[in-house]
Amino acid sequence: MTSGTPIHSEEMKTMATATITVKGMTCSGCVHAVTRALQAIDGVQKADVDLARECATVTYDAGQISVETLRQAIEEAGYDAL
Ligand code: 9UX
Repeated sequence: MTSGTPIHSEEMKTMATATITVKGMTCSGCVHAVTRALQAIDGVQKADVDLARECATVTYDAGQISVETLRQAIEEAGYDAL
């Protein structure tokens, strides 16, 4: 263990979390498809997709991408992002 290692504070500076309503998911395969589509985006740190609640909770770098980027990816995967 090294003491005095600098913490990479830049990693957190523009992180944001968005919850997007996702319509059209009917099974766990759909959940997986949406999750994969979101996680494939550069700037997405974490994506949790909930089938029953019809939503995707995404933690992303707001300095890199926007909610619109996330919505587009969901739409491109074949689902409706509200
Ligand atoms: Mo299964 Mo979800 O084909 O589209 S992945 S219903």
